[in-house]
Amino acid sequence: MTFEVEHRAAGSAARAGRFTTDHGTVETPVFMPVGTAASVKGVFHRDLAEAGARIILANTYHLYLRPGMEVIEAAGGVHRFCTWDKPMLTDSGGFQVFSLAQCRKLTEEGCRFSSHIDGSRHLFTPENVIDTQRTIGADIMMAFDECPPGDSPRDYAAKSLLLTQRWLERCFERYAATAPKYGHRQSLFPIVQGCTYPDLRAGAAEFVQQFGADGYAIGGLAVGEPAPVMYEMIEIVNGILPQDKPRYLMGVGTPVNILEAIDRGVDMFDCVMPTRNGRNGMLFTSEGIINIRNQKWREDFSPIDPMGHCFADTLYSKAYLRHLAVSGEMLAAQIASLHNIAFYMWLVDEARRRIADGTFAEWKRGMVVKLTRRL
Ligand code: PRF
Repeated sequence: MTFEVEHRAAGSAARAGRFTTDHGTVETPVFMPVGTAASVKGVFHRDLAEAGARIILANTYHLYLRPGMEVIEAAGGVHRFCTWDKPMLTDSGGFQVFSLAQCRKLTEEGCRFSSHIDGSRHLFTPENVIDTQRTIGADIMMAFDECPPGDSPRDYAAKSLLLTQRWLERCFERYAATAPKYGHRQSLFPIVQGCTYPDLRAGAAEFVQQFGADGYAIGGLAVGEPAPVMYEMIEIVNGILPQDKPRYLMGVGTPVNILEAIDRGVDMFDCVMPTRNGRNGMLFTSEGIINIRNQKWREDFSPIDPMGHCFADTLYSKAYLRHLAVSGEMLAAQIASLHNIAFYMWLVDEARRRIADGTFAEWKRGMVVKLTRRL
């Protein structure tokens, strides 16, 4: 994988760049819609691509449990299985076993857990998580890490970070000892942990560089800590990570979080928020946030978002979408998910244009005010 920075914003650490995988080139900053089970819930690939999505994420934890690796391997890898022919990234399961699985037991070896689907017992280790990601076949694989709670005490955070670092060495050993299965290359990104402790974060950002990876992730944020603390951790870590590799902030976040992180030099994002909140009736627009279930839209026949960036935004009215949402119609979830993804894609694309033309800092200041407004 290659990465180049094409523009740097004046008065900001923001950058616009591009990375190239064997499934194509991705312009950054980029938002990666989450397709947990190799499906971005309720959105066709065709509409995702039209909305500007250029890379999607899938979860090792979910695909390993269901449909299982035999099916993915027999299909010829996840791209062929789900027929998305652009880049894909898989999270390692390091986060999902802690947030979803029951009865976890963490040891030096790895993490034992019970499936949230049928209670069956499993073990994830750094080695078998790399093997599983080789079988899934995403262009970017993630290291196996522990993501401790946001309010972890320092001694726990320090102990957890050392475990994540030993696991990281084992991930890279296995990565070097194995080959891709489907003829396209696979990168492995380390994940910087360290909770909210500046010295742990700085040490972790130094540590990961020994692997000469194609890109680096920042994990363990947006897990309950205040947003200003998250921004401070991003600044510390990005001040140390190499300039010439993409930086991926995992599981973040709101549109404002994304702009603040781009401002601090982050290039890649993923979050369930546009799809999950969309399913609950929350729409992000360039003028503010809408709860489409609200009574106030009952007879509002204006377009969902006149400035919107997907076909549904101008095709359907707010009143119609409200009716679908309060009636529990599937189409409501589909429209809202597509709208929100198209909005997130517009946001990062506009950030990219603004970085290139020198107006990012000023544009961002105005957007942060608008994006927190509730309409
Ligand atoms: N680790 C992994 N995946 C993640 C996270 C992490 O820390 C987060 C934290 N925001 C989201 N997804 N492996």
